[in-house]
Amino acid sequence: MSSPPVALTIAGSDSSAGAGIQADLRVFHALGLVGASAITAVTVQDSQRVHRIHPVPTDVVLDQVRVVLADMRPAVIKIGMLGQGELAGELGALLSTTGIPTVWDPVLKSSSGQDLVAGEVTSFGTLADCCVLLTPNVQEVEHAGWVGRTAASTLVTGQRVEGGFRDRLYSPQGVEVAGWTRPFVQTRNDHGTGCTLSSAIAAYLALGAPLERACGLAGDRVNAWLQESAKFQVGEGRGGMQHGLGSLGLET
Ligand code: PXL
Repeated sequence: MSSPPVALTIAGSDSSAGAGIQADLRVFHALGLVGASAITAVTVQDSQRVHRIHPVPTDVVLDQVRVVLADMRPAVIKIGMLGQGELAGELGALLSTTGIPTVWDPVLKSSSGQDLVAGEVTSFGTLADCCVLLTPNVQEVEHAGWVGRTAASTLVTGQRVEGGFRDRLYSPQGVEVAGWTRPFVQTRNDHGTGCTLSSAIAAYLALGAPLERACGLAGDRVNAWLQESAKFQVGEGRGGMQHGLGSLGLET
C-alpha cells in the first residue's frame, strides 16, 4: 500500500492558529503530506499579540519526537519555535543520528515582537549541523550572523528590494547560489508566513524536489497563499495565513 510521505513539525502551538504547529500541519495537508507534531511550547495569543508562553518540559518534547520517529518514520522534519534555548542541544543530539532532511526556521520573535525563546540558544551549531536548511529572516540573521557557519544551507528571507521582497539562498560555505524577488502582497493577514515557508520547503523536499527548487516552489506558494489570505478579515489584528481554504462545507 502506498502512503503519502510523513512530515514532522517540532514547534510551538499558536492559539490563533495562524502560525506555529497549526500552520505547519495545514501546509503539510495542503501539499499532500501526512503531518505529525511535537509541541515545544503553548503560546496564548490572538491576532494582536502573544499574551503568554508556557514551554513544554524538554523531556516531553523529546519523547514526542522519539515516538513519532520510531513509529511513523517521517521523510522530513521542520523545526520552528524552540520555546527554550536549551532544547537546541538536546534535539540536535537526538536528530543527529536520523539522517532525515531537516529544515529549521530559527524564530526568535513573533511578528508582534514578543520573544519566542526563553534563555540563550546554546548549542545552536549542534542543531544547525543536523539541518539541510535554515530559514532566518533578515532581522534574525543580523542578530546571529550564522550564514556559512554551519553544515546547513541558509535561505535569508524578506529583504525589501525594489518591486517586492527578495529571498537569497546561501550554500553551507556562505556563497549565494540563488535568489528570488516576489511582489509585495498588501495584506494584514501575514501572521505565520515564516512557518508556512519553512514547512512548504520541507514538504517539497519530501516530495522529491532538490533544495533550490524546493525553496523556489515554496516561496511561490507562500506568495499565492498570501494573496488569497488578503481577502479575509479574521480577528482585530494581523490575521493568520490560510492555506487553500477548503470548499466542502455543507455539501448535500
Ligand atoms: O512566526 C513565528 C512563530 C512561530 N511559532 C509560533 C508563533 C510564531 C509567531 O507568533 O506563535 C508558535
